Amino acid sequence: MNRKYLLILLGGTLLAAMACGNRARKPADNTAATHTPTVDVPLFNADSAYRYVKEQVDFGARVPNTPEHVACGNYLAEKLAAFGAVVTNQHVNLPAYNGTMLKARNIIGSYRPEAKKRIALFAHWDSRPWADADPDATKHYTPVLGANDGASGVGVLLEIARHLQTSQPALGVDIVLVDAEDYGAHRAYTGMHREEYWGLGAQYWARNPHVQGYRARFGILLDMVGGKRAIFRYESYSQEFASSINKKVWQAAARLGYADTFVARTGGLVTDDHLFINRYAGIPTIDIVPYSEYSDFFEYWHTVKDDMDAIDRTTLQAVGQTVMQVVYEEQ
Ligand code: AHN
Ligand code: ZN
Repeated sequence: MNRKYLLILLGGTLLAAMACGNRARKPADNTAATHTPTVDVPLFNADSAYRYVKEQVDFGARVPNTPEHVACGNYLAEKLAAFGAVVTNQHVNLPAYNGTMLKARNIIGSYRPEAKKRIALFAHWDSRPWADADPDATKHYTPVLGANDGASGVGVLLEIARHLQTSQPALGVDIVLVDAEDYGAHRAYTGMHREEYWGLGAQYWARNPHVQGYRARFGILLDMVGGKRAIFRYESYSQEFASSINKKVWQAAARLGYADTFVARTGGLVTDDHLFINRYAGIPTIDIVPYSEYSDFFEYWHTVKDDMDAIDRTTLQAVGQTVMQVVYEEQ
């Protein structure tokens, strides 16, 4: 082989590598033997997602009827618009369990709204008014910063939105940021604890979607997806309503090397936004929500320690890349 040929070969390899760009490619050796064509999936940037989590937390607790909540809502709508989404705001007054009228705002960012085949991605953007699970009882009426419980799911979806602007998947995508998820009854409440006290914004959206007759092939809810050493199992309502979507997501995670984070075993039942989306909107929707044998969801759940120190980029990366793989592979 002469010198010139080697150079061309090398040059060709370099060019090919450059053409691939900053992208994660589906492994060529497809041992799962699915019929999914090879598809380029953009690389999820956990530093970027982390920044979007921090920018929300920097507003303070995002409790409905507070200026911090209003300011963060504006930030989220601006962010989605800046990432090229068609933004719909649902401003609605929703009564809480204790009679408080919540000025709620669901924020929806739509990509290719004209496309009939769609995927819906959900996260709640409010934070809990009271740290009623804090080990220190004097903190039980302090608002939760909600870095993990709220901001993490939204941060991951904003990073996905940034990619949706430049790389178009085959299906249209709606990013639905629901409000007033975490205004469920305080622990000390002596009345009936009803599941409908949670997920108020999701209940409203499921009964009044941002587009009349809205349909999506499936939905994925992200809740508390930024905790250290988080483990995700098949949540049981998700299994009841959308087991094939659980399988799709956990298989994608395994192919990406995240089988230790996405453990393909059944977890518990979680009363979360997806329950109402399944029940009222009939969109098969799963919940990616942490499973723990030692605590509810994660160590600092509904405590004053749910701050940026509770956030781990490794978990954001595993969840974000997995959801992107599923979104970009869907045909
Ligand atoms: C219950 O505590 C019944 N469900 C958890 C819903 C939730 C709260 N998700 C985040 N914060
Ligand atoms: Zn919560």
